[in-house]
Amino acid sequence: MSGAGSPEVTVDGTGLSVVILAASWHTVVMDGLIAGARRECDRLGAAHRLVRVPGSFELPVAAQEFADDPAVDAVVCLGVIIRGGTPHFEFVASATTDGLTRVALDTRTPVGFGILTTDNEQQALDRAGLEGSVEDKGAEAAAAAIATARLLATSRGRG
Ligand code: DLZ
Repeated sequence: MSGAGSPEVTVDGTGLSVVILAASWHTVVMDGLIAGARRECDRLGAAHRLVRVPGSFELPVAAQEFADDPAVDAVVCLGVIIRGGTPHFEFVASATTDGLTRVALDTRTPVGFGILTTDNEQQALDRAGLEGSVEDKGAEAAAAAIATARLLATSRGRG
């Protein structure tokens, strides 16, 4: 999937509360994703806090917990899953993706999808928003979650 064509988001995030939920595997890449998500929340004016989970597999249950809280307008999920030599990658990647999709629909809370699923570490570094990266997936996930949270708030008559 190409990252070319990602939209520039200019929505006003003032008054929105965002939880940035981050897995802990692949530290350097994760640091880039987290920094990008934080920068984007600041740029759009949304309040944010960071919560860590062990691995990407734990993201859905933690996302559900925060998404259930009426004080939380959006959850931005960040993780890095790198393909190894066994089918483990497919199981963790699809459980994480399916789980987060379910959380967003069941709780009606936007869940930003900032999970990198790559063949190797270099592909992840290229997308981590670090110096030399070509993409900034943490920022993209935060922008999408905030834009959707604003849309839902407006649709629900809360600005
Ligand atoms: C076990 C595992 C493996 C092999 N690889 C990754 C990975 O690349 N990225 C990631 O976020 N987590 C990985 N995990 C850990 C699982 O997500 C999970 O934390 C454990 O299976 C414990 O439930």
